[in-house]
Amino acid sequence: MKMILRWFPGGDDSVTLEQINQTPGISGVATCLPDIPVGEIWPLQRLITLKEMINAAGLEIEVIESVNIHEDIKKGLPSRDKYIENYIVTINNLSKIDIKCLCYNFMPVIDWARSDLAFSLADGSTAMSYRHEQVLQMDPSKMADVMMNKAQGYSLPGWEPERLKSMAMDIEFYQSMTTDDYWANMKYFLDAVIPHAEKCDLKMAIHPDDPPWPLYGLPKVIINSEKIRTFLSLNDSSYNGLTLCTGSLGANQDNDLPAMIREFSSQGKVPFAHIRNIKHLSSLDFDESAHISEYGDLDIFEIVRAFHDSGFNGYIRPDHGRMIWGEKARPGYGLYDRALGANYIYGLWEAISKMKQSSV
Ligand SMILES: [Mn+2]
Repeated sequence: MKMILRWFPGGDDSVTLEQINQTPGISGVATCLPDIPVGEIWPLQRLITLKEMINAAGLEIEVIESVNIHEDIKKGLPSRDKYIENYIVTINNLSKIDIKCLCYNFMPVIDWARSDLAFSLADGSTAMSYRHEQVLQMDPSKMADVMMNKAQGYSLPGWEPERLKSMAMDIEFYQSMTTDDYWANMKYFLDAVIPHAEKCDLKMAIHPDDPPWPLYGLPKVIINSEKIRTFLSLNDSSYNGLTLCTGSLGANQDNDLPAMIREFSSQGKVPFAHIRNIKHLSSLDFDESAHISEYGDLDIFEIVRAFHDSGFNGYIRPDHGRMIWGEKARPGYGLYDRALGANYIYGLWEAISKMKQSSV
């Protein structure tokens, strides 16, 4: 297991590589080139420069999060082939700087959704929150405005300006698409890309839909065990895997996270894990909470134990954190709460490892 933190280059992050390197237990970062428009090739020279900078700070770069999928691929338009070719070139370039895992998502139009990025919690910290009725009542483009206004001037991954321009038309497009068509478009992408990921020894790791239920009539597919089985069966390569995000999947209280981890991680299909906790206010409303089990509805000990028991040897990062101690940062991606989360998870991992050693 390697513990990493997400980090955004190019001055688009309040957290420095030096701070990350000084955080105990962290071996590297999951990062990206946020200025490359969706669908374009990530240039090799940019990647080499990025790797040199991260290595010079004493950190590894083995995970990319994310190379986003062009909407035409998800829509199954004829122009998808050009974007898939670009994606394959990017995979080849990533392999040349020894990237081992690529996190991406296949959510139509709207990436992750929240009703508030800085909701005040009782202890004075702020967290991202989700109120289903508010989200339904929001015009999606208005949600983009609400989110941008609270983004503290940082870019919001998945809410790129070029994507927002055509949002209303894109949402309309999907109203007539069946889930089967959507699966077929996903399979088309996987069958084209996965053989190259195999050659490059780079694990593809799809992120679940967040939240894991339909919004605005859009197809949502990576939402529970049954659908994940369908996804994995589309292409049975060991390079076709998951970013198992406990906060995303855990928003649906029917999802038994430890059971899902035991099932999919023991098959070797989970190269990357996002671990965070959430607190439900109702079945469809939640706040992101501190990582420690008692602060939310997820049993993080059982989650970490399930990863450990399944022989997990991939990458874990604490997912979103709250804003605490007066920190001003990109929503979800401040240093302090994520560093606390990383060390909590790290401590659970060490305890489980040593208890197993002492019992044999
Ligand atoms: Mn996640």
